[in-house]
Amino acid sequence: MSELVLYGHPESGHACKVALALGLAGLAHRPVRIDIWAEPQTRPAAFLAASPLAEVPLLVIDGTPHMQSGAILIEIAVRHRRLGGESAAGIRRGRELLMWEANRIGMCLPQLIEARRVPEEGPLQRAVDWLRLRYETDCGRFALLLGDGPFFHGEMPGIGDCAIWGYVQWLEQAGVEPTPVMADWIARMRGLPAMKAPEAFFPEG
Ligand SMILES: N[C@@H](CCC(=O)N[C@@H](CS)C(=O)NCC(=O)O)C(=O)O
Repeated sequence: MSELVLYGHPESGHACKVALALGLAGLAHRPVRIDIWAEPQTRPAAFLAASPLAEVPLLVIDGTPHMQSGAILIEIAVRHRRLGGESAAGIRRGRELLMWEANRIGMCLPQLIEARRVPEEGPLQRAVDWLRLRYETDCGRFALLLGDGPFFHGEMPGIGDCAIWGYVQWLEQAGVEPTPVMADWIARMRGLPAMKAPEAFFPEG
């Protein structure tokens, strides 16, 4: 059994994607919380030595660091043949969903969440309006990609569901509404036995 250490933070949707995937795959791991709001140079030396960008998530597998949430999800699926990694079609589906998430809904919701932490005026407000328009398109694509569901990978959730969960879990914080299709998927995701609140994925201390 591999030794897995996952560096993350509860306010990082990218880190939650990986924590959820490890949970769904039943892979025991040690979570280490990194303060993403602190100056990077103040983060633990072991983390800084392993993480070239000083970003979370970082998954250390038997001493080898893996960075970038999408790459880590694919590594988990292929290495353990789970969450889509059981078949060529499943991993292709996973890759496609990860690319869509990273380029669309995952390039929209985190920015909307961040924009609410600063005053919305001038050029920023125009950017927020544009991101809200993008979100409307993303809602339609979400339904198209989910199809008959119940999950993006079919009957069982896979790495695509984990990736999309990362920030779709925080629609309220982004100031946008879920479509009925999204609300149903969110309820199914919340009902998964492996699902945890972000704080529980990365407990303090
Ligand atoms: N593209 C990266 C994004 C990682 C990222 O932006 N991490 C943020 C938290 S969500 C972080 O570590 N921020 C702290 C910093 O950059 O100092 C991924 O998918 O893993």
